[in-house]
Amino acid sequence: MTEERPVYLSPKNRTVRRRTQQAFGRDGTATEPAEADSSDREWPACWDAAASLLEWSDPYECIVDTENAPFYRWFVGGRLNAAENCIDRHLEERKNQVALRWEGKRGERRTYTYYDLYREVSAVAAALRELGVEEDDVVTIYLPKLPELPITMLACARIGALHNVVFSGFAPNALAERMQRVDSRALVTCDGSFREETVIDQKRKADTALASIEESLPTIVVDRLGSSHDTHLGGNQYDYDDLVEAFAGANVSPVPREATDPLFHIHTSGTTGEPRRMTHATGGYLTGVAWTAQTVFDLAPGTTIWCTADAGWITGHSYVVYGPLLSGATVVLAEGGLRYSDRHRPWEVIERNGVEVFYTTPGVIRTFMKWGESFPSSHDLSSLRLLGSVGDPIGPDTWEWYYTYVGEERCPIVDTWWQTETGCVLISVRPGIDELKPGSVGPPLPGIEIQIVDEDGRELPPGEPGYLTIDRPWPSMLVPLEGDRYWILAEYWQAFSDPRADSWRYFTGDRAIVGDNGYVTIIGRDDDVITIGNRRIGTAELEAAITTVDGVTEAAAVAERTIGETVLCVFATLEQGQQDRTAIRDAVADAVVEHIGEFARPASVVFTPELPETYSGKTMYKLLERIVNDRPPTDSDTLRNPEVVGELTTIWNQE
Ligand code: 6R9
Repeated sequence: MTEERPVYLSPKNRTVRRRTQQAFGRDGTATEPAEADSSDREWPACWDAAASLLEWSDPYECIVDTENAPFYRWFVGGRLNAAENCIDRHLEERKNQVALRWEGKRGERRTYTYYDLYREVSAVAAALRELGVEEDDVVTIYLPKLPELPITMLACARIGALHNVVFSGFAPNALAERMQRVDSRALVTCDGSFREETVIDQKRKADTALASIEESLPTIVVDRLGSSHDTHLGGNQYDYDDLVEAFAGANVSPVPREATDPLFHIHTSGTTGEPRRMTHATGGYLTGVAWTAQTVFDLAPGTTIWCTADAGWITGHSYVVYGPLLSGATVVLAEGGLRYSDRHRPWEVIERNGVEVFYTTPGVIRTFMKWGESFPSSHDLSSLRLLGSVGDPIGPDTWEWYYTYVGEERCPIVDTWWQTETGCVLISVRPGIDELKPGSVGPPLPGIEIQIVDEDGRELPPGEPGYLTIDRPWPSMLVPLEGDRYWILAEYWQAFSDPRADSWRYFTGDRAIVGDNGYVTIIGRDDDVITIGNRRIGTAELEAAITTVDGVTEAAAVAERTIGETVLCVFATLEQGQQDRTAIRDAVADAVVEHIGEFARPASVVFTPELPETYSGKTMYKLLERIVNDRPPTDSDTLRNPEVVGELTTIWNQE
């Protein structure tokens, strides 16, 4: 099948490789004019070409079936296995190449070649089968950043089971809820994990969750801390290493899955309200991820990538596990949160592993900024050639700092826009092809068509802010399972589609502006928009203004609704040693007035040691809003730093 289908990626990737290694100008643009991308092809043929990056056991008959729009079905009739595509297909050419380098919180190191992965994934796959896991069953994985995390994900994929990774920092209730929602048949967890320097009893959290679920589910326990096997294992609980030893050398043929069969479940991040169960389909998801791994991240066999996301987030699925391994790259995985680590550690990890592509969030970069450039500057970062950002708007100042001190003014930055629902990056510059523009995520990727529309769905001209919508389906879009159709229609399609005309438009929930050049600037979530004096202002826009004030590191703007009007309330964090709060408070108000307008002058400016944020690094506006509107804070499951809630409430009430 691969021979029959035109491969349009290879020539372009050669171009990308050459161009990312060349110098980029001070303003972040290519020093030579961007080359036209000769590979762009008509929709949906472009996706046909992208799918040829995968190895298919059976060819598909149709690229996209639009019969039941908006529930599109991609690559119908095709069959493939995700684990085979990530591992087996590399064995012939790069069996001894490093696939995964892991660095533990306590200085441990482990290295896995593609062949090592093959052996361990096969053993775990055999063990899961032995424990009763069958094709289409769901296995919940509740592990921190350990090698066993991608390994068990791939073991599930190998036998056609779905993984459901739940972020290891979640509390037992959140885990139990996320297991029940997907009818999980097994659990993989570990004895302990770390939170800052504290050891967390992960096993106890898992046991508490299991106890609240009626059934006794088979549970595999990874030994992270060296706890004695006998003491911590209950009935139907198994030590991971014992299983791997017992099933060593097992030969488990990868189960061919229909392209439209689900590959995994994941729950969305909590900023938008209730966490939702999402599902991605095997063929479409892998196509989107493989293609963007090459096009956006310039991954090729042997490229070393460090994506700092946790696998409990979609970014970890797509660009720690599937994208890099589909590309034959080398993945770096570092245990523990970066923001709590030794300030040299991030740079040491890059230096020691020769990281070429580094992908993180604006929140992490802002922490690095706060620590100061002396840390990156005292390390050899010359292996880096491409930087990425995701999850939140990266303001021009943060972009500039990242470009200057981490990228050393030579690495392009890809600011990638996408969502759990979209599966892979949809809007981003392509390094070496498109010009870089700080503050803008770039043009939609080839094959993606977007439109900015007003409330009534009318297309807006360039320069006017509106709702970000996507016009055409793309392969890695979320798919509905039983019972999901109604809420998926309501949440993503209803707002701007015209079902009678069979015209479907996906609503992202974000607001954005498109420039004359087709570059997209994300304003923020629609629910991150504050209406003051009948004017809508993006919180991102406000925060960009506020962080221009010397001494302010991070800010969050929320609406305080008093009788008859809405006023602006600002939460800000300060650089260490900043004492003159009154002066800074005035400067913040002045900055908002200067950048946005007098009508937006904040009613209050509150200083806090930290902003409440989700595990994926997004500010929890909803929670701040509840605090300023005197409503009790709710559900803090998705909070990375729950301790800040009490503190904030106290500070707010003292104001
Ligand atoms: C991958 C991921 C999705 C929401 C999305 C948007 C925001 C993501 C962004 C960005 C500005 C970027 N977002 N990337 N905002 N610039 N480069 O983050 O998925 O957790 O589902 O969040 O994140 O608001 O709608 P998810």
